[in-house]
Amino acid sequence: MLKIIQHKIFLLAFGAMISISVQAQQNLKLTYNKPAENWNEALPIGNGRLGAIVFGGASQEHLQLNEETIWAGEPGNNVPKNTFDSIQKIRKLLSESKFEQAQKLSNTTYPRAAPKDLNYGMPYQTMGDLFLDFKGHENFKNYTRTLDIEKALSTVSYEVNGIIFKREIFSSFVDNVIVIKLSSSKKGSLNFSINASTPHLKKSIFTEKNQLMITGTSGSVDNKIGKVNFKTVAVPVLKGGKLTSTQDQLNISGADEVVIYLSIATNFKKYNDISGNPDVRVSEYLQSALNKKYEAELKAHIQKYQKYFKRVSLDLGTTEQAKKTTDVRIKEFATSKDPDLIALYFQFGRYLLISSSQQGTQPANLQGIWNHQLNPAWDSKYTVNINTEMNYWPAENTNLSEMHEPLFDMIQDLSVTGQESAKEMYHARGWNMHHNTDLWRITGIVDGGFYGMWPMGGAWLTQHLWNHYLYTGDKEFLKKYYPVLKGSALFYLDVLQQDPSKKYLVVSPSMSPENTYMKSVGITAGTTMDNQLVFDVFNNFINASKVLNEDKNLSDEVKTALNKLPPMQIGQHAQLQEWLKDMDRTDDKHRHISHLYGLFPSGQISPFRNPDLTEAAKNSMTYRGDKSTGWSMGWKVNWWARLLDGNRAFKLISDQLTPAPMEAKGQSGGTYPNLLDAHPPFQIDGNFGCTSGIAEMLLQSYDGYLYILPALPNALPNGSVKGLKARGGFEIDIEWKNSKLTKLIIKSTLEGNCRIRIAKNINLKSKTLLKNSTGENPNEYYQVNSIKTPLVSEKAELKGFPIPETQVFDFDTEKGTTYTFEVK
Ligand code: FUC
Repeated sequence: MLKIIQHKIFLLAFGAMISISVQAQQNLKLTYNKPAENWNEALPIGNGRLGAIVFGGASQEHLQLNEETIWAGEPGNNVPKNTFDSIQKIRKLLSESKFEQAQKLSNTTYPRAAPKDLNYGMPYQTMGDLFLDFKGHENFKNYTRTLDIEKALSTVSYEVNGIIFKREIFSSFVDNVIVIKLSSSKKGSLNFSINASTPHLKKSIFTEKNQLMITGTSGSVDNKIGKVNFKTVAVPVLKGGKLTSTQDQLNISGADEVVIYLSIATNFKKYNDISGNPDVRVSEYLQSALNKKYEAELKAHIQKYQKYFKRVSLDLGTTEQAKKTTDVRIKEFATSKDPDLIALYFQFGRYLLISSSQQGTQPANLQGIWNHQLNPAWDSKYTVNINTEMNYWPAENTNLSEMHEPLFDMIQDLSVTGQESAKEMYHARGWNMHHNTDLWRITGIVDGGFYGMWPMGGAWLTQHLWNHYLYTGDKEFLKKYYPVLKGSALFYLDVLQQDPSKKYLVVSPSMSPENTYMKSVGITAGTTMDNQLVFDVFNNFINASKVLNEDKNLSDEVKTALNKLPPMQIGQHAQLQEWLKDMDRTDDKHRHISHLYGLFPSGQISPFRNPDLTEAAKNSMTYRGDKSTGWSMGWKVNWWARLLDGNRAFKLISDQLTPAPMEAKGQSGGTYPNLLDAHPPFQIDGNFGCTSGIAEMLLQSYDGYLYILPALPNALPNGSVKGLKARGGFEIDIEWKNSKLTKLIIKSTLEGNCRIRIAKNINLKSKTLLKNSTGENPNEYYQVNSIKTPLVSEKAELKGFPIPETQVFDFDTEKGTTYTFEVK
């Protein structure tokens, strides 16, 4: 009797466990009830290096395949020679207010189309496609297709003539191969062929020893010859049945189960070295996978993935919408309540970062690693006047610090190749780059003297180095990258010019990314974004040299220059000025709002320290409006979070979670059925931007404190988040109910003073002694670089920024200790 009762309790408990875990899994799955009809419906898998887009067709499975180093071209930079005199002339024209002439000279010096001896960057290219063709699977039923982002696993399941067919597909984090497992409910019923294609001109597809091979060479563009050689091998391993091959196809008949291992390798070693051997590499990758059993491979893959993924959980509550397929949830988001879709979208952003950026790989490009074309939009390269940086905004705050490393490696490369552009184009020390780079780490002008005349790419990228240090406190890291920070500071020390009117030091020539202040004129000196960027470059160098006790004299020199940078300015329309002169138009709807870099990702504008600037930034946002490209809306989520307006941030997330048009061009943003962001076309930055924005709504750590729930929207009154990261190495769990904080857990991984800001009406209870804060935060990772008092136009009508009522506490923390606060 006792035994039976125990058994029942066990069953009950087991049942409860199942329902909880089913619930949890449902939240972290993209689901569909039909195969993908196009690329924007198909599902991305990746291990940082190898990517695939899985279509999941019943009679034909289609995997579009990528390897991250298949780019057109060959090593070499694209720095234009002998243009320094033109730069000097442009500077002079700008100082004489001859703006149109300056633009004209820039356009002729650096033509829109790449001159014969130069190139404007190489495209990232697809490897090709793998097809599995199943005869007689046209009439299928009970179809489901999922992407389980808790396991980094894509699945397909359907029924034909009473037999259930299943596929599991993943890009292995442990073995650098893509694995496809096919099974069925009836022995011997797997009959299919394996084919491949590739759009590359130089290619060969053939079989050898019952393996399918694809070899090829990347494309030639402009003055560059395609020199990336690649090799792909597909190896099916059968349980039962028979494997035969024709010249370019493998045939499988009567198998019980088949696992296909896909290995892709190239000759790329480094941006200046393509001496690798794809034949050797492709077999090495394969060997390790073939030595394991499928189950072991999958288990190890999930384990490695979850090491990163599981660090953060987000629960925003769930409704009936969560039971619908993902495409329907996106369609209905605006008219339904589906907070769980926001949590899924947030976690999908983290999934994409883990899947496209692993230690030792290339950084995520405009499309992460997923691209089906030879000539994708903007070459799917690295656009660094916003897009590449945005890809890495969620790296630190969503606890994926290691995924940031490929970007650091690229910055290190650029600090070498960028010495050429600094020297040749500007006669300057240090290094710089313009608004694009590629696999070969080009640093010259791209797209000519209009879009490309922006010598600030390095300035922005280096912020990631300093921020990584602020989050991790890793002094070895700071030491390693110190020369890169120093090289950037040296460049700006040398290029800054004196502005004739107020004698400020300004970057000239430059532009406020891609925007204009007169018809077809964008070239100028001293844009607000440039001033803010140089302010950060200089402060990072000064602070780093202090931490490392280096370069005291140079640091003093940099301080002198820092003090001569222009202050931020509030213009006649009560807006934050985009240019040195008050020329902003209130009807300007441009997608870039670059002067708000100071609000986010930088922390130069704070509601509590500079309410006027915050109000001006908000006015600029209001003039620009909401709807825009995916990345622009992603940025706006972060900005509204920093403006402490959770409802407006939520509105932007809703705009982002609107079905994207399927046509390839435009600026309307939105989300495709596969949850990927649309510029359109697909561009991954919007996914990452929104993911970061959601984190910023729940936790901010700049301006001297950690702000808990700074921008919680009314639409998300209940929820919890675990594992977010804050500067100073703090790890944060937050719970809230009825829009109020109910529990806060802070783990200190570095020690030091922890200063928290929370809403006024909250009484925290804990064993920890909380002190009311006074003065500046003594924690070294929370030092605030003070800005100059802003200049305000006489015409500006400021109404006052509504600062929320908050309370600020300090407490001492010890390394490795967790502090729990309940609300009384
Ligand atoms: C910048 C943006 C475009 C696009 C491109 C890749 O040039 O202005 O909107 O995102 O990068």
